[in-house]
Amino acid sequence: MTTVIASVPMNVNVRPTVPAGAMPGPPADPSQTVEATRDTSLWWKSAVVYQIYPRSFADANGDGVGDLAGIIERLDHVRALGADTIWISPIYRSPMADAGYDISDYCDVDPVFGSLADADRLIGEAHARGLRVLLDFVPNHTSDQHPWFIESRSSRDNPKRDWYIWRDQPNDWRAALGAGSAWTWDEATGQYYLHLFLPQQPDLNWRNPEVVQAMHGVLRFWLDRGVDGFRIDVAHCTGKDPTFADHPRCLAGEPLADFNDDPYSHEVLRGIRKLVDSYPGDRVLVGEVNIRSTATVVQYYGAGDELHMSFNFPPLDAPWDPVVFRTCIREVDALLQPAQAWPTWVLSNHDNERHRTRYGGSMRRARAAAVMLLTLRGTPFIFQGEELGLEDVVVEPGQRVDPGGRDGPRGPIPWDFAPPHGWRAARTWLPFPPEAAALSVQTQWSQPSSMLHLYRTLIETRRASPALRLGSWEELPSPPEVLAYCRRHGDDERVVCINFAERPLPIDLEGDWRVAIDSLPEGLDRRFDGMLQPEQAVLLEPLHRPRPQPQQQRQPLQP
Ligand SMILES: [Ca+2]
Repeated sequence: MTTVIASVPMNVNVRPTVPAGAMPGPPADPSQTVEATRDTSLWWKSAVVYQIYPRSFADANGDGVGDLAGIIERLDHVRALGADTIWISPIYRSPMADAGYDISDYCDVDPVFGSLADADRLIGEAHARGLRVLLDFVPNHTSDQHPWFIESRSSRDNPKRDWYIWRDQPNDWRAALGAGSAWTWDEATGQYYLHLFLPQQPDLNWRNPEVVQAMHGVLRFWLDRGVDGFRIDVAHCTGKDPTFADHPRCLAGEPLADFNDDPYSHEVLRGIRKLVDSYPGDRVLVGEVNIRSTATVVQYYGAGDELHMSFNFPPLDAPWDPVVFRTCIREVDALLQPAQAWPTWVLSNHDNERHRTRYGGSMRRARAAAVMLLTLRGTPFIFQGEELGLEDVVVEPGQRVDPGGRDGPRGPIPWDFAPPHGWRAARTWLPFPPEAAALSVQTQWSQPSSMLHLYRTLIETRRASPALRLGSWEELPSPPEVLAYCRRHGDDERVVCINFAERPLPIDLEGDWRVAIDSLPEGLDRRFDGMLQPEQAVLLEPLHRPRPQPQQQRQPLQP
């Protein structure tokens, strides 16, 4: 199929062309309000992205593994939650050594997930609901079963030999996922090949122009099918030190992928950005720059010619600690704002412990964190199931699937109260997370005070408020265990207070405020009395001002 599917699902105008090298930053004129968000160049700044991990989302054919038809059946859940963009973890053909991040055909769907026709139907069904679709793009490595690698390893003079990275001698680089050396010996051709992850994931050589061309072809294949952009896996890894020098951090046991930062990765990203920008409809690139340094992450936005957005990992590691969060948030504000680099906020994903589990299993803390996630300056990413307050699944040693020990956050979503919770198989590929019945989607829709309704209300409120979507961020004076900040855009103003302490704490705010959203079921629409309950977060609106008219609000919709 070569027809270009309309990639802009909402009734929005095509954006004015942004001059080369110019990054569309926050609106310069603060009087621009909701109108600004109708400029499609800002859609991803106003977006709320929902990450779908397809193995664990929903299963249509009853084999216990989630699939694309299952996602289609449950798209109304995402719509009802209020998210407007989905990012789907890899769906491509894969031997599944690394749960789909080892790809043997980038231009086909793995049979476990369905078919290419299902992918087309999913893109169409999502667009029909006003949802944009981001796919995972895995540029750093293929599967060792990819025909390119099979050719490359067939002989030293094969035309695709140089598509991968072969050396006579290894250096000290270490692979991630506990895989030891990043080099594996190939007996047949008498050389080592490089893999920053598992030996089944050989690294592509992006310095070879044929590789660039082939991988750009992959991007075109999916852009032509109408996807709205990509989440780029380990975007900082495609370029490697061309001298292959030993690295002391590898010698100390750290995998290279944790800190690899070669300038060539930026050239790779500029090429991808140029290609994506040549398509209509403001397709977007979100990069996984898995380096624990915000200052380094900023570099991957380039001069507005690399990533539109990058993940920033410190909040994903952060425990429930006001000092850690205050530092993270201040750092993002101080480093990204001057670079006109638009932040992202992520508390959970498929590679890291779910944040409720990380916060000691506390639902109270997870509820306060939801208020923070959806009111910070930047695009929030919700990992499937965090809107239910799910914890990590408990996996017994004999049930372990992931070689990297990341099964915890990947438990199946419980849809219904009664087992098998909306799944059609006697046994799912991983067990359900704890409290599956009580935390199921069906249960939580029926409880107005549930986590699901808290997320839904937060997203709805965010959508209606220019300050929360696009406004400035300013920290307010507060006790050390309280994080308080103001968001402002034109006349629209909101204040957020988060009490990290296990005891009540006062906060002295200027002006009169009403509680618009409370992480605890304390009763809304009351005047804020300056007291924060233990581990409570509140979103406040000015008391004596007319409330901004929701202009982009959509009808709540229950599947
Ligand atoms: Ca299935």
